[in-house]
Amino acid sequence: MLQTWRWYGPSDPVSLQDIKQAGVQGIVTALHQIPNGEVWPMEEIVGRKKEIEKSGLVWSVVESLPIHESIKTQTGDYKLHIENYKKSLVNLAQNQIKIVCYNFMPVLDWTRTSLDYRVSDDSKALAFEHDALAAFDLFVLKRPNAEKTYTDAQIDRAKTYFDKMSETDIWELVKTIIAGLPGSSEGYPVPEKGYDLKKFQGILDTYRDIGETEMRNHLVYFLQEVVPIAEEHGILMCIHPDDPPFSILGLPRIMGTEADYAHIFEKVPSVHNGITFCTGSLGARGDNDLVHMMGRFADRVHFLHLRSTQRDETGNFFEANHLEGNVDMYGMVKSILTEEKRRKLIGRSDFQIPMRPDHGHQMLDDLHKKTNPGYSAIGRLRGLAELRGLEMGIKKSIPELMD
Ligand code: DNO
Repeated sequence: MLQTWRWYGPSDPVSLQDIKQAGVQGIVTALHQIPNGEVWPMEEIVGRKKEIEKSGLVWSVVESLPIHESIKTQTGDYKLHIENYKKSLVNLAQNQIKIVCYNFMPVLDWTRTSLDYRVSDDSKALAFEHDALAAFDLFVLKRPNAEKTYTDAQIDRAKTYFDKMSETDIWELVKTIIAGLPGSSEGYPVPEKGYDLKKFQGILDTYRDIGETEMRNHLVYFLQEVVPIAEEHGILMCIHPDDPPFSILGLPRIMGTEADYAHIFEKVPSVHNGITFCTGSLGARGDNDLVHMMGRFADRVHFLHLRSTQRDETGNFFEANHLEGNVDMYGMVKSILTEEKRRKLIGRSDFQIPMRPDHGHQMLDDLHKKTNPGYSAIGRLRGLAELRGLEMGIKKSIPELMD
């Protein structure tokens, strides 16, 4: 695997110099300063690339080239935004940056209900609790008809949860949930105070007439437009799963299961239409068999997010240490290495799949620093070190997987 690390750009508290010491070869980043929907200008791409290379690293993957909401809802200027997307892809390819991660989540990117869940070793993790989300939806946002999305028992539990919340708890929860709003660059920066929930409801309303079928059709339309450009320029597009991989706030979310992926690959079969295989996101569903999915879609896995989640019996989860939790990381890495070997033997140049240790606990010094949620230095370093060791152990013990 090609070891990479996510860097949020010059304002990231974890610097390129820090990252170099983690021993990775590649950087995963995006031009977060460019508003969603605009073309990524050549000079900005070149500038960012040079900055990375000055530190002895390489810009390996774009995460993310974001998809404008109008493309997801197929309204307004969506055709213009698709054309802009194509132009950005071409500009990236001309700079040899050819792996592009994106997602098709409506309104919110990743969503959690806690950014400081206390793990048993006293480190902190990101977590998702159904009752907290329902409490926000029903009693804070008061989304019209929200009660139709829940069972009576869920509503009762959410009410009990809400009744125990202080004003501060409520604001913390709002802040945590809306952290993934577009315009805040995949969740950052989180607004420090006061957010107009009417505005948020207004954004949710743009999906009033869009169900799962429409959403799938809009994604397929986008892919039919963009994948030919990717083919022409040697770009590997890779869609990140919905995180969490199920519907929230009544929104149509369509990328959480094996069947969801199979659908878009059947419609747009090119291998340039690929996956960002995020074991943490997909692993939050008990009915996803990750190792099987990796085997089935292996030839189009262009990028890997490796992390684990620990679910309880009701589907709540927290982000576990990378080799713990519900994800069979041994099985995953073995399957990845098998695919890399297969690619090598048939002469594919992309045989080394970029991976990054996804998220990490806040631990040790991280606990006293402000980093982007999930992107602390030491927590991720722990994850990377464990994954690196796992890879070496598997390779050394299974000679046919050796380089
Ligand atoms: C969260 C990330 C996501 C991811 C995007 C990809 O930590 O994994 O925000 O970058 O969904 O488009």
